[in-house]
Amino acid sequence: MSIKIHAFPLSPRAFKALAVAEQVGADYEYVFCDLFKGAQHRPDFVAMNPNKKMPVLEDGDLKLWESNAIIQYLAEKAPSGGLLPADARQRADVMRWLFWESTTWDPAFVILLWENLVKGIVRGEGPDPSEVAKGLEKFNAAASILNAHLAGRSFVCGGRLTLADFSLGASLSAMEQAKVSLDAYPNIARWYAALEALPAWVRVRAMQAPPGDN
Ligand SMILES: N[C@@H](CCC(=O)N[C@@H](CS)C(=O)NCC(=O)O)C(=O)O
Repeated sequence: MSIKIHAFPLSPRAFKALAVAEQVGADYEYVFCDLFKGAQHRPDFVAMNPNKKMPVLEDGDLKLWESNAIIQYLAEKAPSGGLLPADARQRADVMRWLFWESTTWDPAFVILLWENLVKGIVRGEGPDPSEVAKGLEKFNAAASILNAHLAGRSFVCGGRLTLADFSLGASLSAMEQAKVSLDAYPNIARWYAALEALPAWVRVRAMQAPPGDN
């Protein structure tokens, strides 16, 4: 086994990488990166990712960070998984949604996750209502686009499961903690329910319990 994935599975970005690894049946070692204990600041970790953030994938001398780059690599290594089409148009469609996830969907969602969960844990502070309002405005703008796109579609790209579904769906693995509701977005809710039923998704949910908690 040469691939290692350093991850803190409560994070949606980690969830994304682990869920794709599970979905494609990657032969990988999961390395728990305990953000709450500062594992991201250890010199050996910083040598892999100077951003001091996880997830990080190691494959020999390749130290890969950015969750969307990681899932692309995992999908390339397992083409039979079908998560990244070979056809140029179909692949461009998947890549479009991965970029949209990085630039639009994830930044909106993390405002709400930070304000409603993480800030309390790391700083002991409650949510700032103006930041929550900003997060909701951005989330609702993005969710309206995704909800409209998913009308009549089972998956984000071309009627089949791809990296786009994993990338976009991963944020929603923390929607309760972020206090995000899908009530106004029935197409997203239907699509996300299908993702949650995937065996890979269920396995990563189980990994969210801290090591030793059984
Ligand atoms: N764009 C990056 C974001 C990675 C990221 O922000 N990771 C956060 C957790 S979700 C982290 O490791 N934070 C540690 C810290 O800020 O100390 C990706 O998608 O991989």
